[in-house]
Amino acid sequence: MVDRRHFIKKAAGGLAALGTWSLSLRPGLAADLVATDTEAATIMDKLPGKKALIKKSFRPPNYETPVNYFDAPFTPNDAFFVRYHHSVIPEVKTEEWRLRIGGEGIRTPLELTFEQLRRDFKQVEIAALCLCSGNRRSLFHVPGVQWGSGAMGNALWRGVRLKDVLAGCGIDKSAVEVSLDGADSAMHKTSPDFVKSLPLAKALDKNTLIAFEMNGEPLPHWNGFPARMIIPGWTATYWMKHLTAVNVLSKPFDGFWMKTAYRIPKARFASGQFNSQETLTNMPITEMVVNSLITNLVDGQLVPNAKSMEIRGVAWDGGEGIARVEISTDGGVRWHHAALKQDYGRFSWRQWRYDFEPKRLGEYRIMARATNKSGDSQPFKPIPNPSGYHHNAVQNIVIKLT
Ligand SMILES: Nc1nc2c(c(=O)[nH]1)N[C@H]1C(S)=C(S)[C@@H](COP(=O)(O)O)O[C@H]1N2
Ligand SMILES: [Mo]
Repeated sequence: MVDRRHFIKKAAGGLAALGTWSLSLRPGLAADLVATDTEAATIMDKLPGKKALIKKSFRPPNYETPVNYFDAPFTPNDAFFVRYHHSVIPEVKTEEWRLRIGGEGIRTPLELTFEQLRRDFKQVEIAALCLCSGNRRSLFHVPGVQWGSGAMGNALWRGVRLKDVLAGCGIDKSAVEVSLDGADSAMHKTSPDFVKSLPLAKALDKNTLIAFEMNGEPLPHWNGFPARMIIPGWTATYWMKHLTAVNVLSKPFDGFWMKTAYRIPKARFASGQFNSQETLTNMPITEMVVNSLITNLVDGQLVPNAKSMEIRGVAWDGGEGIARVEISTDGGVRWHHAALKQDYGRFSWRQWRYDFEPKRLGEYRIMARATNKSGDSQPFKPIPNPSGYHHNAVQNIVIKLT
C-alpha cells in the first residue's frame, strides 16, 4: 500500500520538477543538505545559461535533468545534465583553445586550433545518449553522487572523427591506448587530474568523435565548450569535456580515474572488454547495459479523468539497438508490447509508447522492461557492484487514477 503522505510528497516533487522555481541557499548549506538528506532534497537551481536543474552539489557542479525533459527525442542543451569531478572549470575561449595530439605511440605530434579542427576534417553527425555510469546510484545505497534518474541526455552531436585527426600523426605499432584530458582541474593539488583512456580500437572506431556542436548549437560551457569527446555506446565517463590533450600510449594508462575509479566486477554485466586495463577480478566500465525509463509518469502520481492514457518512455543499450519494450500495469503479472517510435540510430535512445485503457480507478503498479537485439533484458533487481554503476533494474512505480 502507498499512503497518502507518500502521494503528496512525490506529487510535489513531480511538480517542482516541471516548474522553474529555484531555492537559493548558501552553497555550503546546500551541500550539507545534499550530503545528509539524499532522498528528500530536491533542490532546483540554475547554473548560468541553464534551466533550473536538480542540484546534487555546487562544487564541483553536479546537476541532473528533471525526468519530464526526457519525454522528447532530444534533450534541450539548456536542460542537459552537468557532471564534474573537479571545481576549477575555465571558460575556454575558442581563439586560445589548442588541441595537442602526442604520446610515445605517435610519430608526429600535432597541435590544432579550433578553426583547423572544424576546417581540416570531414564533419559527421550522430545521435547518441550520454549516460553517467552512476545514474540512479541513489537506488543502490552506496557512496558517491546520489543521482536520481536524470544523469543522462540524448543529443545530436556534430564533430570530426578522432581516427581522422590521428591518421595524420602516424600511429606506432606499439600503441595500446589513447588518453584524453580536459581543461578543468582540481582545487587541491593532491587530487588526481581527471584523465581517461580508451582502448586503441575504440579510439579509432568511426563513431568516436571530437564534437563541437550539440543539437545544432555550439556546446554549452557546462557540457564541454568548445570541444568534447563522444564515445557512442560507452558510459559518459569517457566523454571528455573541454578536450585539450589526446595522447597515444604504448602502455596502459595508470591514472587514478582508470586504475581505481569507474571499475566494475568482471563478468557481471553484459558489456564488452577492456583488455589492457583488466585485473583478475575487475575492469573499467565500458558499454551501457540495456535499460529504460518511464518519462510521463512518476512514482506516486495522481492521474485525474483517466479513461485512457498513454504510458511513454525511452529505452537504450550500448549500441546493439532496442528490440522490444514490454509494459505491465499489474505489477508484473501480464506484459504488453509498447510501440517503438522513430529510430535515430543504434546509439540514440528509442522512445516508446503504450495505450493503457484502465477498467477501474485506483492504484496501478506500472513496470517497463526493455530487451536489446542481442536478447539482453533488464533484471528485476539491480546488479550489485561497489560503486553503484549500471543501475538497470526494471522500474516499478505506482500511479493512482482518480
Ligand atoms: N573535462 C571533464 N570531462 C568529463 C568529466 C569531468 O569531470 N571533466 N566527467 C565525465 C563524466 S563522469 C560524465 S557523466 C560526463 C557528463 O557530461 P555532461 O556534464 O556534459 O552531462 O562528462 C564526462 N567528461
Ligand atoms: Mo559520470
